[in-house]
Amino acid sequence: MTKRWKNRPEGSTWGDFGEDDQTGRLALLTPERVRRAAAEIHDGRSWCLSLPLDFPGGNKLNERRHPPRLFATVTAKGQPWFNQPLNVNGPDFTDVVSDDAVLLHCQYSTQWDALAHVGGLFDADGDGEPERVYYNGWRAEEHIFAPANTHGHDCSDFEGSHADRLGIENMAATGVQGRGVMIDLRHHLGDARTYVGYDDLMRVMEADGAEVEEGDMVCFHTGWAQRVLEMDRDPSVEILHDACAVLDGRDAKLLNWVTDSGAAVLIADNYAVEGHPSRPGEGKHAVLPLHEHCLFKLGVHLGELWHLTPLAAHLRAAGRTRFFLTAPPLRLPGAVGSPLTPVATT
Ligand code: UVW
Repeated sequence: MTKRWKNRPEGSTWGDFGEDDQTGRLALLTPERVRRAAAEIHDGRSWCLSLPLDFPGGNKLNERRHPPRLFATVTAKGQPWFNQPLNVNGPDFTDVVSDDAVLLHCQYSTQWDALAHVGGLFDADGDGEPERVYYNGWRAEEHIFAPANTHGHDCSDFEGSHADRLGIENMAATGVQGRGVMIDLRHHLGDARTYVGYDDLMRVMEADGAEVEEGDMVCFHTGWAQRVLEMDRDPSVEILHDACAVLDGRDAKLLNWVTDSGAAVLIADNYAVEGHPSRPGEGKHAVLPLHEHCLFKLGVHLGELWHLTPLAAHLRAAGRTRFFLTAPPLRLPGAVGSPLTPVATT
C-alpha cells in the first residue's frame, strides 16, 4: 500500500518498482542487459523501423487522429520563413534559411504509448467506488488532466492538457535501448485476420527458436504496416480491419505470458498490438484488454505501427530473431504518446 492507493489491481506490479515509479518495466533495461544486447550486432546494418509519419494517411482509421501539418514559421514582416536570405541582416551574409513548425498528433503513426495513455476504472482508494486511475495509482485530474471544455471543435481547444505523471518524457529519459526479439507472426499465420492466443504464440516461437528473456523488447511482425505502406496514404478500413494477425487480449494465458516473460515492452507493426476491435468481453471489462494489462497493470509500454517487415525478412534470412534496438520517444513533457524513429542494428 502507498499514500496513493489502498488496493492495487489483481496481477499488477503497482509499487514493485517504487512507490512513485513512472517507468514500470523499463527498469529491466539494465546496463548489463544493454551490453548483452550489443552482442546481437553482427553485420552492423541499421534498420529504420518508422513509417513515414504521414502514414497511414487521412483519418479514416481513427477519426480523432490526423496526419501531421507542417507550417513555415513567420518573419517579422509576415512572410514565410522559407528560403530567407540572411543578407537582409548584413550584405556579406551568404546563408539562406528555412524554418518550420508542425501540428503532430502524437499517436498518428509509428508511436509509443505512454503509461498515461490508458488507465482504468478501479477502486484504488478503497472507498467502495471505482475511480479513474492509471499505472501505480496516479490519478485522473490530479496527475493527468485536460483543461475544462472550451469549444471542443479542434484539439487546439484543449491546449494545456498534460500528464504531470507517467508522461512520455519519463520513457525518453531512460534512453530505451536493449535487445529486440522478433516474433514473426506473419510468416507462420499469413495475411488474414487471426487472433493470436498463447498456444499459437508458443507454436510460432518454437518454430523459429525465438526465446524471450526478462528485459527483452518484444516485436510482433504481422505485415499490417506493410499493407498500410502499399495503400500509399489512402488506407482501406475494410481491408485493414480483416487483415493480419493481432494478439488476442482476451486470452488470459497470453496475458499471463506477458507477465511471466518479463518482456520490458511490447511492439507491433499493427494498429494496437492487440485486436482492435477486440473479441467481445463479459461483465465489466476493458475494450482493450492488452492495453489494460500492459499500460495500467504492469507498466509495460506499447509500441504500435512500427515498420518491421524488412527487418523481419533480414533476420529470417540470417536465421536469427534477436537484434539491438534503440527506440527513445520524443522527450516531450506531459505527452501521453509519442512518434519515434526506432533503429534496429543487426
Ligand atoms: C487507442 O486509443 C486505440 O489507442 P492505441 O493507439 O494505443 O491503440
